[in-house]
Amino acid sequence: MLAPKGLRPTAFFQIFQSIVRSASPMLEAIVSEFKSASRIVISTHTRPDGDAIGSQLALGNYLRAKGKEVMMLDQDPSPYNLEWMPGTDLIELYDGSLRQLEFVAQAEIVVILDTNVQDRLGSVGKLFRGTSAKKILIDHHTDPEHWFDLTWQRDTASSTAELLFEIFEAWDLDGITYDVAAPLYVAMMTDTGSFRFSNVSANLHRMVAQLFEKGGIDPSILHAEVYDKKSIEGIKLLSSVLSTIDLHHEGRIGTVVVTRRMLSDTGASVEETDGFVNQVLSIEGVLVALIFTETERGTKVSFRSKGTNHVHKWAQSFGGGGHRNASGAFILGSLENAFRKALASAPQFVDLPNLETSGDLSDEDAEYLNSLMNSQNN
Ligand SMILES: [Mn+2]
Repeated sequence: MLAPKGLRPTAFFQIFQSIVRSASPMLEAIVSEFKSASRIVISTHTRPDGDAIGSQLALGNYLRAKGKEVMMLDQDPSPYNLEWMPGTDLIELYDGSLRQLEFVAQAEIVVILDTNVQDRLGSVGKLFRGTSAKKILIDHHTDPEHWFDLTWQRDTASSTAELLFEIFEAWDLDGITYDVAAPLYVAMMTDTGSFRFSNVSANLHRMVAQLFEKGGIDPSILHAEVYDKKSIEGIKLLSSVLSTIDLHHEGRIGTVVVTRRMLSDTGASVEETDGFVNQVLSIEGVLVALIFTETERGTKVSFRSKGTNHVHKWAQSFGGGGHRNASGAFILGSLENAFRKALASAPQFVDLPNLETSGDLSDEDAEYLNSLMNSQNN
């Protein structure tokens, strides 16, 4: 398809996309299911982030205002910096009680947000998959599972919140009150690194404009609520983690390490490492940043990248997945093992200079890792 003169192809594509969306039978089908339902369950993934909780609350508050009976049911609690959002106190943690089971059994719709696989729902996944309710998926990850009845998903969307906005747009924009706009804004803000990642579009900013106009949000207040609530323990952890920073493959790949020892020494929780990896990515010349988090069973690896240096296939090679520029995987065994394996496979997934393609760690990296592990064992 050729873009008209003077219009950037991406801009043209976005306008084309929005025309397609406004006429989408799938959007209409989802809205009509919501309209006719009276009991709706909304859930999201384990260890929920801003997009997960923000989208859940926005949809929950929107549907409640439309007179629906809503149960928001998750395996894990919200992070502490999101607890102020309107409706957070109504999110229930799954406990298998009769009341919860009965509600799910009688619900006409179960909505799954910000993940597309049963596993990431934790203990509630099996329950939802087994109900007779219509399963609606709203999500922006790659490779969805196939047990959903209706899906509104696009892996190029900046956030689940962006997709949710499209549903509200197809239904009733006047339903976007402050209680819907604030969590929706937080969801968009947190999944786009405060509106700076490559997934940000003119279209997203048009949606944000509507959140200002309809919901009366104040972005400086919302930003401070989410980001200016760090603990001193978390900042001390950041300091320890940044001291492990190292560059590999001629500065194209940057790494940091979070050991269990650092967590116990500083008293910080592992959730407080969220965003650390962006510090590594902010180094000039670094294309991909990796953060290795040691756990009892193995090592969690988070992959973050700039631009077209996609990392989801790299994460998939270790059984993980996610987005093109932000993915994760879990590697069994020691931190050292995970570090070695991930770096050794880098040349298969990232455009690197012709060096170090043997698959082994360079002498320098091996030495670095040794000194790191020794200092941890002291
Ligand atoms: Mn998301």
